[in-house]
Amino acid sequence: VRRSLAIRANIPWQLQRRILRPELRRKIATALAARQPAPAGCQEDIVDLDLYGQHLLPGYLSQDRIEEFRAGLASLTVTDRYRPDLGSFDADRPPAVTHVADYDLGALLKLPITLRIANDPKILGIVGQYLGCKPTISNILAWWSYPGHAEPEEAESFHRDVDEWRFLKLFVYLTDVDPGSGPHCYVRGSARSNRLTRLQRYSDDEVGRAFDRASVEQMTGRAGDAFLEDTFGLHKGQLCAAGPRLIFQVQYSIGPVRIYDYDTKVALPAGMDAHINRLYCT
Ligand SMILES: O=C(O)CCC(=O)C(=O)O
Repeated sequence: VRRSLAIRANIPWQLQRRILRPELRRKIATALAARQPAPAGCQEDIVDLDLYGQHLLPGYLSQDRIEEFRAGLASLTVTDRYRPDLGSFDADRPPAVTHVADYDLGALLKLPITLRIANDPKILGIVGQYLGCKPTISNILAWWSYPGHAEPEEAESFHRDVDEWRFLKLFVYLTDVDPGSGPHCYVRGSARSNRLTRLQRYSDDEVGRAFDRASVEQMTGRAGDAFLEDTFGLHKGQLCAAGPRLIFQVQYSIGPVRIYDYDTKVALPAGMDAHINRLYCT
C-alpha cells in the first residue's frame, strides 16, 4: 500500500519530467502559479534571471553572518549522500571515497540562520516575481564538496534539474571558491533553450558543441557571495581539484517537489510566512 501510494504521489512529478520544451513548461507553470497566493513586491531588476537564468548577489552574506553560520555547523556531522552506509563523520575528516557530504536537515533547520536566510524578503521578492506566485521553500541543503577524485560523480557532470514546473535555487558560498575548489558551473541561457533537454548527464564536450563557450559561466567567488539560478538550465558542481567547498542552498518552487519527503519540521519562527514555510514548519 505504501509503495502504491508513493507511486501515485509521484505521478505529477513524473509527468512534469516528460515535458521538456522550456516554452511549454513555462506556460504550464504560469497557469499553475496563477492558482497560488500572489507574490510580494520585488524591488530588483531581474531581467538577467528571465533571459539567462541567473541573478548574482555578490557579498550577500556579511562576515558576521558567515561566522554565525559556520559556528552553528561546526558542531554537526555530515553524511555521504551516495554512500549512507559510511555513517556520519566530521566534515573535516571525510572518507577518501566521498565527493560530497551533507548536513542533516533537522540539525540545519534548528540553526536560526537557516530559515532567516531562506525567508530573506529580498530573496523572496525576486523568487516570487520569477515564479509568478508566493514561493514555497521546497528543499534546504548545506554540503561540503571534497578534492581527491579523478572522475566526476553524479551532479559533478552537466545536467538539468527537472524537479517541478518552475523553481529557483539560492546558492550561498560559505567558503572562498577559487578555480581549484570546485566552482559551480552554469550554462547561461540554457534554461530557455531546447538544446540538450534529454534527461541525462552531459560531458563538457557535448555542452561545448551545443552552446557558445562564452555562455559557460564558472562561478568562482568569496565566502558570502550568492546567486539565484534556474537549474532547469544546464549546470554542474565541478570536481574540486585542490581545496574543499562549503555551500548552502535553498530551493523555491510553486509547490512541493514530490520526490522529497517533508517529515522533518520545526515550529514556524515568529514573523515568517506559513505558506512559504509550509513544508518545513508547523
Ligand atoms: O555542487 C554544485 O555546484 C551543483 C549542485 C547541483 O547540481 C544542484 O544543486 O542541482
